[in-house]
Amino acid sequence: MPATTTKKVLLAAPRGYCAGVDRAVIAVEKALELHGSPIYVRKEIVHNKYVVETLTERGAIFVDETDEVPEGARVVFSAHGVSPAVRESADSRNLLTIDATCPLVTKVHKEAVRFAKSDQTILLIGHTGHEEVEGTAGEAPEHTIVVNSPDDVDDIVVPDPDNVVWLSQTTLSVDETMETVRRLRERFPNLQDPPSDDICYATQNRQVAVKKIAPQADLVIVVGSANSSNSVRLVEVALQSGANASYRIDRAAELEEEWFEGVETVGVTSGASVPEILVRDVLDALSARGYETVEEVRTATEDLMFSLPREIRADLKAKEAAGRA
Ligand code: 0K2
Ligand code: SF4
Repeated sequence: MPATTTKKVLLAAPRGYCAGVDRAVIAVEKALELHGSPIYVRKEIVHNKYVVETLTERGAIFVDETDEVPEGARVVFSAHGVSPAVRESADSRNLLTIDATCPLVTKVHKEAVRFAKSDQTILLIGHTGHEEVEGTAGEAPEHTIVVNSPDDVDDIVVPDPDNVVWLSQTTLSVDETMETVRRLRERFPNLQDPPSDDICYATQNRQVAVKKIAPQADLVIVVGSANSSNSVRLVEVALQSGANASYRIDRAAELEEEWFEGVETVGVTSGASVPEILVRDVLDALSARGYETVEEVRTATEDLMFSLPREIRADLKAKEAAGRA
């Protein structure tokens, strides 16, 4: 009798593109369609190698700073947002800007501006050096202290311990952030909460889904790039939630044979900046290793969509009008 196989894949849902990433990638595609190459993009439009490579092939030019963009050229600001200083620098070079900042990141910027106006100290939980944190902190640099982790809390010095509020990067681990907040509140009992969650719906939903599959998985594969905060968090959450092992990969070719020794159930998910085609490739590669049964485990349904950046909408409208003339 042939040996029965119990090899299977638990595929987390939601996974992959969120509304803000979808909008940002389409913004670059539309800009290329409308205006042709080159379209400059400040920083990676989203933190995914494949997306950046694909858009580069289509004519996008990724730069680190606006001073690398020729005077008067078109530049897209990435989904992670920019500080007012970056906007000023772009204006001073007469750049035509297209703002693909996710509206949920803009919401946090507005909170930062508001709290700074009332002279509160903002404890911004997030990762130093991450573009989103640079952008948000840049709204009120004199009022902001970046808190990287719970261990940072003891070293914080503020002008008035009774006048502090916390905000956060949108793509953090919910559990670790809550631990940081708990430690902050121990030190600052009058700490004010943000008006609503800063960690966005997509980040939260992907963590809830991976938490559901992790306890049953011998191995959890997270598709996403190394600089993608939300993707890297999914590996941590999978391990904390009971997965025996978890690895992040950019693409199927990075799967390693030794990860599969004795593995019956493989969990699969992907970060908010990851196109579904990369997940399909991983499923094909797993199928070739005998993991043919795929069971999707859905913990939420997402239907949020954002309208395209207003600059793109205006250009599309103008094109339509010209076509009718
Ligand atoms: O997770 P990260 O903030 O590093 O960013 P991406 O991987 O590009 O995901 C999209 C989030 C962009 C802004 O929140
Ligand atoms: Fe917006 Fe959240 Fe997506 Fe970031 S992860 S682009 S905040 S929806």
